[in-house]
Amino acid sequence: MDQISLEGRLKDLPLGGIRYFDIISSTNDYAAKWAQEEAPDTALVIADEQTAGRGRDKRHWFTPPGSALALSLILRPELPEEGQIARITGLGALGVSRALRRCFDLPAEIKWPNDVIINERKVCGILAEATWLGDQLSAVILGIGINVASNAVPPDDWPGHHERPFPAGCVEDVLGKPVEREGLLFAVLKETLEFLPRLSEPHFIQNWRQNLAFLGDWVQVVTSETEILEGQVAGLSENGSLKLRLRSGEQVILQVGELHLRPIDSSTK
Ligand code: BT5
Repeated sequence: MDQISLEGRLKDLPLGGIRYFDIISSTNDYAAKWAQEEAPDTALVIADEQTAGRGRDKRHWFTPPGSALALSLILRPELPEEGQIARITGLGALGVSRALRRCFDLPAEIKWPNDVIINERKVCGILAEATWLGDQLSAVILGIGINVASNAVPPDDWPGHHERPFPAGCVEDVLGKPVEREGLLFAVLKETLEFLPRLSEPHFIQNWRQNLAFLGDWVQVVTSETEILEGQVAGLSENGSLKLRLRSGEQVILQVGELHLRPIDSSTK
């Protein structure tokens, strides 16, 4: 992967620009700075290796060289501010899961809000972040990390690990054959950019819902250090919040934020 090969490979996609790095701290951090310098809408930052890749809430994201996709898209969608991060998180997760289904027929699913899993292994994480100019939202940075080859899977003794409801996995291990990263990148960007102008349409939420993991299953959602909700995944609201049906029958709506969702043992249903 390099600047020239990417420009050739991605030339038919409506990207606002491409900046490739062999090594970078975090593509999201670079994209946020570029956004402040008036990067065009749909500009792409991509790196072979990240030294300080980030997850949610200051967690770390492992990106060693030659084995992953680590990218950030700078987006300036015309959407109401409320619900924008949720929709763009869903956009990234939908783009990745559809690309994995289309290219390789893999059973990729979205673990709401920000993971893509295959056979209950996390192969991708999404980090959507807002950048501000004064009190005006100037752009949303859509960060996507995909484990392509097995080197991208963080080892058990990697110090960056946080609590993991699912083990990490990679696309090549489930597929059982090598994957060409630029080809997968093209497919992910194509799927993502196709849905971008349609973020306010019911069609987008319907597609997102169709790709949801655990739909109808019993799950636990950790909403804070002291609160764990148990319920059945009932679907998505019109702005991408998760609908959870509690044991009492009451339905609650959970916003994208610092939430962790995990399936619960069938014996406790
Ligand atoms: C995420 O956070 O899953 C969002 C990850 C977003 C990464 C992309 S890469 C391009 C862009 N630039 C960045 O700096 N970030 C974005 P979260 O749900 O908080 O999960 C983080 C947790 O996942 C960590 O605490 C680890 O336990 C685990 N983890 C770290 N690296 C992993 C990997 N490569 N594969 C699977 N799990 C990983």
